[in-house]
Amino acid sequence: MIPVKGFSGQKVAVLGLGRSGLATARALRAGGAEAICWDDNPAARETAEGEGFQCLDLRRHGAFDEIATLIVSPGIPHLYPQPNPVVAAALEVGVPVDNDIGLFFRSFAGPEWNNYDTLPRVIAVTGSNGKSTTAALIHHILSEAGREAQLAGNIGRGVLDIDPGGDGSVVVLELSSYQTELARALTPDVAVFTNLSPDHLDRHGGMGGYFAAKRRLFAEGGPDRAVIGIDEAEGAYLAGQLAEGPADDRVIRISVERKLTGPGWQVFARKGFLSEYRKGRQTGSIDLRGIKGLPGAHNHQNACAAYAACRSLGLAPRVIEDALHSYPGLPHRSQIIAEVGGVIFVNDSKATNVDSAVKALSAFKKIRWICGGLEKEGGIDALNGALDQVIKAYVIGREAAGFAMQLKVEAQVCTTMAAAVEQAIADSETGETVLLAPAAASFDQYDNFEQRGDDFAAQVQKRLNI
Ligand code: UMA
Ligand code: ADP
Repeated sequence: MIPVKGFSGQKVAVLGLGRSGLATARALRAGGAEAICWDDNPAARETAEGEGFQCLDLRRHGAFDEIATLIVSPGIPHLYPQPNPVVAAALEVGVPVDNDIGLFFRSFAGPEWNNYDTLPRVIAVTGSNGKSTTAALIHHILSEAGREAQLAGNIGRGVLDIDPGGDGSVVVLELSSYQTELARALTPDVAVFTNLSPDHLDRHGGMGGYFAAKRRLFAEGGPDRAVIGIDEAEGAYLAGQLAEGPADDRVIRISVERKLTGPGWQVFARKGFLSEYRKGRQTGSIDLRGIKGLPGAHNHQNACAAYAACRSLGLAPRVIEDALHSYPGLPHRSQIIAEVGGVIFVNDSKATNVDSAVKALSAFKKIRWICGGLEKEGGIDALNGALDQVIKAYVIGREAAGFAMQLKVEAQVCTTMAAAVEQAIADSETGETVLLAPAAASFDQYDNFEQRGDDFAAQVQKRLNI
């Protein structure tokens, strides 16, 4: 745990008592502050009270009278579509609003660092897609290279939950737009921006607000190095804004769409080969094609970003290459879960938006595609440009019929995962891929995307008797 600094003897309000909120309350207590907690869910309050935390309704009049600051969990709206009433009340009386990420960056450095040979570093990864994969990959490479490394943030572990950094250690943080938008301190040593496509627009008042939230990671603290995917206009703009000129190698540009030339530092992948160029000379090259844990151009983008982040810490290209080969992949992201009778079964339940599903569809051949669920803002029309390899769609979700009607490919309304898997298996032939890449959220039928992916895997196992 990272004890929170700067609030000893003061009261700090904590709104939301899930993974980030509870870790925050514990870290505040360890730093000598008194956490005053609230969660709209009584069960969450009970858990916090069980740990000895005081829960008080922060919506009541005068709740902020003695409060130094309010710490808000990422899932709780602080501005759009409308601020949670507790956040609004804090702002009304001028109490600062922050989150666990802001507290982390203020509290991570400790007096013991004076005796270290190499100061701990923080690498923070943001972007619309590929954050978890890139962050987990960086963590894997560092661990394989013998560096002490910890992984936290949006990937599932509250940032204040990690251990204090040892000599030469690295913390890898995955940060969502919810987290970067609210943090009052954002000072990573290396910041990574994978890509940008529409997601979470309701929470950011549209695309401009969404990009602005991610851009704070680069604009607020000013990382020593910025690794930036420039295949979208926003990434190209961000890289241009941060660099003093084309030779400024504090910015490492990433692409999977074109060869990058120029006097600066760049890493790109084309036709499955990663290349690194610095000061106009090639300084590294890796064949990514046979790497099982990283299929498809989207994963090659993640490999480029992770490679660049690790190179900026001084790791050698060969060390990184070896670690890419041993990367096991994350569950629910282009994960091969079975191969039976020449048919591959791939779980990409994390493809919760159109862009990630498009990427999954371009990573495999001869696809029997299980898709559908709760449609996100922006519609699904963009899927129709990515159906070359799709033989047939098997549509799930409460609105399956409406979803199916929009697809320009043969589409069967299956509604349930069980029916979709059964029909896809019945239709499939050797050399084909049964791919779950929903292009939609899961909440109409499941608690989360993990549960949806697990259901897919369970149905496949049941039908194939494996
Ligand atoms: N709550 C309220 N009032 C509300 C809404 C929620 O009291 O109006 C309470 C809930 O009852 C619950 C708590 O807030 O007890 C949940 O807070 P939370 O939703 O912020 O969830 P945490 O468990 O703290 O998890 C958060 C991130 N969740 C979200 O951003 C929604 C986790 O990312 C993250 O792993 C974790 O902190 C540790 O840092 C998850 C996520 O879905 C994986 N992220 C989104 C995504 O990847 O698309 C951004
Ligand atoms: P995030 O943490 O940003 O949601 P993940 O690594 O969990 O990213 O991947 C989420 C989804 O996006 C998965 O469906 C995955 O296959 C797909 N994906 C992974 N990397 C990329 C990328 N670089 N570009 C587009 N889609 C990607």
